Amino acid sequence: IILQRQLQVSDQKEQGARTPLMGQTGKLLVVDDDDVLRSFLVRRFELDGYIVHESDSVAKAKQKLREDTYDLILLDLMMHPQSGYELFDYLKEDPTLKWIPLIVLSARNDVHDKVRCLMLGANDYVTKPFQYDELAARIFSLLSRTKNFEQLAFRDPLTGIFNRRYFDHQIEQELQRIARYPAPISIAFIDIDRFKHINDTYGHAIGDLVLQGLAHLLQQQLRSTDFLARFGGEEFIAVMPNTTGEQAARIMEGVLQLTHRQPIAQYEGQPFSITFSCGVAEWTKGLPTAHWIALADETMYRAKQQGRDRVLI
Ligand code: GH3
Ligand code: MG
Ligand code: MG
Ligand code: MG
Repeated sequence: IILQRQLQVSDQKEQGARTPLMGQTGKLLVVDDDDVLRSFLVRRFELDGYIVHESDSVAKAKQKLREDTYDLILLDLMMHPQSGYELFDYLKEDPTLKWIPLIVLSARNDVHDKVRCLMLGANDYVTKPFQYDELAARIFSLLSRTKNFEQLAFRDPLTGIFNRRYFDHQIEQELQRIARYPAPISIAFIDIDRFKHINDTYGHAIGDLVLQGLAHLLQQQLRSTDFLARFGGEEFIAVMPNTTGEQAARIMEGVLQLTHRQPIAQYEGQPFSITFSCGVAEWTKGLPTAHWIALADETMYRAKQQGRDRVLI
């Protein structure tokens, strides 16, 4: 009923502002040689807030997939000269394409086709004619599930911040962006001081609360364009685009001052605080990512040697 109402709302909004269907958005690729159906789908999906691209053949779909990234593919089976099946092979061979959610849309209501498509990697199979509402709900459900998996794959379960895998992926994206639009970028390597002692004194569970507390504090102090990842056990890394080394060090110094003023957790009702050591490194042209991280790590280690509880650059 809610979905129905949403669709009615989006129909009324034809001339006005567009609201995404229940908050879900994404970029869809509709591959179908039926011009009337394709145009209808493109129009309806756009009204629901999706970005929609279309192709009327497998060859054109391949071209689109090379040029752009999509959140979901809708694929017709009966097309000429190549059938939809030929796109499956193409997707399967490319690691950047093989995990894109895919729904087959076909007039073939035959169990063999359904089984074959699902075994080839389709996530769903919808027969024509179909109710738009049902297709929209299936897309919504699939995209939500995919988003959840992405969250699981890229988040650290203890602290909820990004994990190393996300960091490795995202840092390359940031450097690619800088290649196009030059700007300073810095990282801060953060390591809790004497964390082993905290675990030994208060127990591992309190140690976990400390990690959560520091992750939360760092996240609060960073900007929305920065990102924070748990790099290892009690090590965090903050990536700060459009930020020089000096600026990044000042921000981290501010966080360190906060750890002095506010307790991070409690043990038997007694609040206690922690400190950390931090090494900041600004990226310079041509510096490989691994060297950049090593530089920040070495600087952090220097901070440890100089007595901990400090930010160095
Ligand atoms: P330093 O000031 O030189 O960094 O000393 P440290 O004790 O912080 O460093 P060390 O690397 O010797 O110890 C890190 C400890 O962090 C050891 C490990 O048991 C603990 N640790 C790693 N991951 C977790 C975790 O998820 N939860 C908890 N509670 N402890 C963790
Ligand atoms: Mg067709
Ligand atoms: Mg450490
Ligand atoms: Mg430590």
